[in-house]
Amino acid sequence: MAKNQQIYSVCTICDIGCQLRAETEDGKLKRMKAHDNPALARNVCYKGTAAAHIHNHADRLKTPLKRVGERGDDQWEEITYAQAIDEIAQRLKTLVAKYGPETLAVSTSGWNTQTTHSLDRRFMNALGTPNYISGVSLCAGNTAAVNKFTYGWFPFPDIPNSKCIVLFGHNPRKHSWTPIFNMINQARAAGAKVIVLDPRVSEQAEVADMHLSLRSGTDAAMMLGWLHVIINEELYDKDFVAAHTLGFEELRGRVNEYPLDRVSAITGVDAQSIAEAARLYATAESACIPWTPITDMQISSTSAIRLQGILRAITGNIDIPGGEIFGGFDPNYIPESKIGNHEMLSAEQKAKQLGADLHPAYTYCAQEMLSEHTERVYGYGYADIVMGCYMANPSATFRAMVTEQPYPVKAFFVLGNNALMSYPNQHQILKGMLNQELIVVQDIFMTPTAMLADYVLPGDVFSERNHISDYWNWKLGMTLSQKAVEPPAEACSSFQFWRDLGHRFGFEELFPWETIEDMLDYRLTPSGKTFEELADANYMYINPPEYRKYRKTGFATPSGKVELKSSVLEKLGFDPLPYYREGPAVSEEYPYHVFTGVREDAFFQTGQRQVKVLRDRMPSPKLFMHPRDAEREGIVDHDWVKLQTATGEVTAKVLVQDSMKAGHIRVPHGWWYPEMRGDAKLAGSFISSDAVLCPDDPEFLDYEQGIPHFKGFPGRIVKLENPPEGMSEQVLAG
Ligand SMILES: Nc1nc2c(c(=O)[nH]1)N[C@H]1C(S)=C(S)[C@@H](COP(=O)(O)OP(=O)(O)OC[C@H]3O[C@@H](n4cnc5c(=O)[nH]c(N)nc54)[C@H](O)[C@@H]3O)O[C@H]1N2
Ligand SMILES: Nc1nc2c(c(=O)[nH]1)N[C@H]1C(S)=C(S)[C@@H](COP(=O)(O)OP(=O)(O)OC[C@H]3O[C@@H](n4cnc5c(=O)[nH]c(N)nc54)[C@H](O)[C@@H]3O)O[C@H]1N2
Ligand code: SF4
Ligand SMILES: [Mo]
Repeated sequence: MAKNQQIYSVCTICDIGCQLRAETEDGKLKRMKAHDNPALARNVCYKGTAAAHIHNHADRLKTPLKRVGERGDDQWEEITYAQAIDEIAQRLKTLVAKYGPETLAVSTSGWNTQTTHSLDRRFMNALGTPNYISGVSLCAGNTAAVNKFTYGWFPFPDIPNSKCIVLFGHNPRKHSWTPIFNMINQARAAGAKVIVLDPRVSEQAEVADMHLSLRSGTDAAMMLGWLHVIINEELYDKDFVAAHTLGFEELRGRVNEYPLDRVSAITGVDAQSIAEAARLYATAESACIPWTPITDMQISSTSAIRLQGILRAITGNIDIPGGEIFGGFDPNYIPESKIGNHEMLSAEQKAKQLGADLHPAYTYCAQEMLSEHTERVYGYGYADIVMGCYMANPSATFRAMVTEQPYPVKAFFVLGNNALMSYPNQHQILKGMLNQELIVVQDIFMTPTAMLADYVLPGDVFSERNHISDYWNWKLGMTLSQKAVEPPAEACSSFQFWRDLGHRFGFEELFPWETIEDMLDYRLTPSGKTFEELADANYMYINPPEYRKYRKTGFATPSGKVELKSSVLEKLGFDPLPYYREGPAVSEEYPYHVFTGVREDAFFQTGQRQVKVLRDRMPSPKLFMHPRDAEREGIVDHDWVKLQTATGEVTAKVLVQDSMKAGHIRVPHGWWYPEMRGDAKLAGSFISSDAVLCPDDPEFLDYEQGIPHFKGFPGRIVKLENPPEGMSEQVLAG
């Protein structure tokens, strides 16, 4: 243990990664508490302080399990880790011999398993499969990939120093991404203006300088409107545009197709407010548009993400204080992009990456068009920022599991991800999983996804492992995360899993590390330090940014400029300029615009529904409706309803709220019922899960990335007399 006796661990209950302090007693985690540095102490939410309730939960998986009943029956025998890994390796070898290596698909999100260090990609690349899918395909990873088309990297907003902050839906709160919430408040206290675009009066909208209540799913149109104002009123940074961009005249032509009356008709926001917001943003001394998942989940997602980049660029907010900072790789830490060994996978195997034919944006096919430019500017050919730049398309992957076309996908490994519920079209995912010959799940609880596995491996948690958190190359810096207690004896980290599997496949040379600490020491070699030395120093640092680096290096795009008109998209046969595409229309049968999301303070995504202290705060799923809509439907606050779409239905309790936009309905993400385990199909994971609602046939997806339209799809409401059978709003054990 470190000389300082304090144990600092990075919380992975959500993905923002606050450093907390661990307090232990008799070898057990007693509690996680706030940092001793007052500035960091504010960065803790009540999920973080509930960590001991999660880590010590009675339902935590402690022993590897092997399926004994039919798939999904949830019948198991306990086996040792050694037996599990031997059998998994043996069965995977048989499947690879029969179907080829591309038969293996892997799903993970990476932040809660923490210790993977891209060894999953290293293993997959050595084996020969490109079929890696991830929750980051709907969250930041895909944004990173699309940002690279415009200016070669995914910048991080300098919120604390910004004079104008634009939130496209993004709604950080005291218990939801607390550090970002604090940064926005800090900037606001220093005079920053905040513009919120959100159909609802969200918490951020309530205190914003401007709130534009746009129709869900119309963000790309809104930004085209902003550009119309900024270009035609000449509010852009002419010097930057002239010196560093390509395609401005073509962009102007496209933008002129979106005069404000058209944008107003699409978005439902009056032209004057649109113009005022655009002016406020463009004329601010510095401004940023922090990343938002809202534009990651729309039918015009690629255009919306590109438009954010274009706005940042032409207003001169790139790589300046208070703007958007291009970090690059951390010189002190070997990046996951290198460890992944993407060079090792042959072009022939890369070409098999599922979904690359129709929706290539974040697959190897599109991203490798940037490799030589990335290497020129950033020193490595592969920049897997936020682990999201070389993924297969999830919808295409699950379809291949069902149809066995273009080839059979028969082995599915899922680590720290509730895959069944974390992509669109849960019905198809289930079918695909039922058609597998080998499913391996690593998790800390028996999730609906784990219930479908052949082998379930108990994962470790952040208080049980050493780690250094870098920010997935999105921003520069390293934060120490120390082990406070031992994991359950038969638990396995994601490091251990991939390392041991690698050894079973004869890849010993590629996996020379024995322990997580060896791995960390290897990654730290450029810094000249070891993990132990860092631990002694309570290590946490953020590299001071170097501004306007592009003046020396150019941008990591084919032209070396900011490509307002994207040469990569053009080569791939897509519209190289941003555009707006309408999602499926509401109708008499399905009259409401439905969006998923509005994260719940009590949980992270599909997790923690079994943790009493958290579930007590939010016992059941809530659907938001405007009072006028509720009245028309004969619904009052706290009624139970079904929300139905053409593809599925979700049961939830209604909250009637003035803050909701009329004609809109919110459904939450990630609801299942651990208390129903054994009684309802897959622990009630088909009762209230948003993932059943959206189709994912290609015509319903964003063209370039194949992203589903979670923001503004048509639905209707049916009143229920009773809550779902077996659901408990009170009785939870642990
Ligand atoms: N339908 C639909 N899909 C979505 C979204 C949506 O709104 N709707 N949102 C998207 C977004 S924004 C994101 S960020 C992704 C999130 O995707 P993920 O981050 O993968 O989140 P989950 O799918 O909830 O799965 C997390 C799993 O990790 C387990 N877990 C928690 N802590 C640990 C740990 O320390 N070790 C191990 N081994 N396991 C742990 C939890 O029990 C849980 O089963 O999902 C995306 N997918
Ligand atoms: N407590 C807690 N905190 C979390 C998480 C969690 O699960 N729990 N998850 C974390 C993760 S992974 C993520 S990605 C973030 C997500 O958190 P946020 O970025 O805040 O996203 P949401 O909470 O899903 O939705 C934010 C707002 O988007 C609005 N909105 C809906 N449709 C649209 C639209 O089409 N356009 C626009 N402009 N706005 C729209 C909604 O009304 C809502 O107020 O939260 C993170 N923080
Ligand atoms: S915001 Fe809360 S859950 Fe997220 S990392 Fe920080 S303490 Fe953990
Ligand atoms: Mo997310």
